[in-house]
Amino acid sequence: MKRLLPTLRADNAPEGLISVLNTLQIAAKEISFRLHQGALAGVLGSTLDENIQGETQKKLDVVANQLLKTLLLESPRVHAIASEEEDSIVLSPNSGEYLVAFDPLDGSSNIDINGTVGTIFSILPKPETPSNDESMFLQKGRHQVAAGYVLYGPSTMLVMTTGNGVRTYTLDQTVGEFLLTKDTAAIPADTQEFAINMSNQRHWSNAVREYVEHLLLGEEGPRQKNFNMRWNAAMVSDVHRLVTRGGLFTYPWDARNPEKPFKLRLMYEAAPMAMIVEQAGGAASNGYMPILDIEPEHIHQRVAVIMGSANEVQKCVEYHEKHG
Ligand code: AFP
Repeated sequence: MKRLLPTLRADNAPEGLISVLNTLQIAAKEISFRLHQGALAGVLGSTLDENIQGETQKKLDVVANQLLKTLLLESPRVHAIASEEEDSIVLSPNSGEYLVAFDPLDGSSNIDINGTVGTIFSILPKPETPSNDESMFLQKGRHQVAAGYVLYGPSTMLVMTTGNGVRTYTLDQTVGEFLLTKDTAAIPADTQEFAINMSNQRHWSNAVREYVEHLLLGEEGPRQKNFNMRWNAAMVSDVHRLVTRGGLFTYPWDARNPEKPFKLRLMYEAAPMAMIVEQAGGAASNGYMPILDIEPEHIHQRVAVIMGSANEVQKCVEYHEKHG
């Protein structure tokens, strides 16, 4: 079994990028250890605080964020970080060549029920003349030099890309190393499995309502095949399923809160996952354009997300085009 760093060198990843990815894997091992200790580590439950998103912070949200922030800001290769749990960007005392945006613990509402959670990360190049404010992060997803996620499930897995396909590593707890367990992820173009939070159905656009209605009609409906549904309420887990066996994951626009019509964040959820999915042969859209082509407007911007099996994503986009 190959370890992480030699495989990155084999991909000719720049030494600086390998160093940042090594820092991320160190943080991931520590988060994995704390998570798998669960109640024994006294890290379950919520704090009394809310983050910039207006969400109650779980104790492990704070622990994971602090771990990643501390280790990344110590790296000579990092210029600044952005986090779901930080109001604004944090500049490093070092002037590294990379910017790192991350969701330290995605799906954290699953923690107290021993469900699967994850860390999502996006690595961008520092601009030639860095503004040293959030604007230097506002780069299209296509500018990412690396992206990936860590899935803290029955096994801890690191799934990442540096632009040469998607590799999967599994944490060997006996030696404390991520070992390569899948060289190339390939998402099937078609699928019979979709993931959406059905409880929002009455708030969706007509396009999404009709698209899902036709999925549910199965072989008696216009799709002429039956579909299965899953919803893990953790993007990392739902996306890992489609990276592994195909599928469509969507968190679309909805009318529940006109101030916040989208749920998922562009910079540290949608864009890194879109890079992974496209590198594995899938597609990722907001319903009207590829997520990787969206021009970010602010660091905590939210977008609609449709990603997974390329033909199924295209089908869903056609419903959006039909309804305008
Ligand atoms: P939490 O991190 O607050 O649990 O949110 C997870 C998430 O951002 C994403 O990972 C899930 O796909 C989505 O929210 C689940 O949202 P619902 O709770 O509305 O289903």
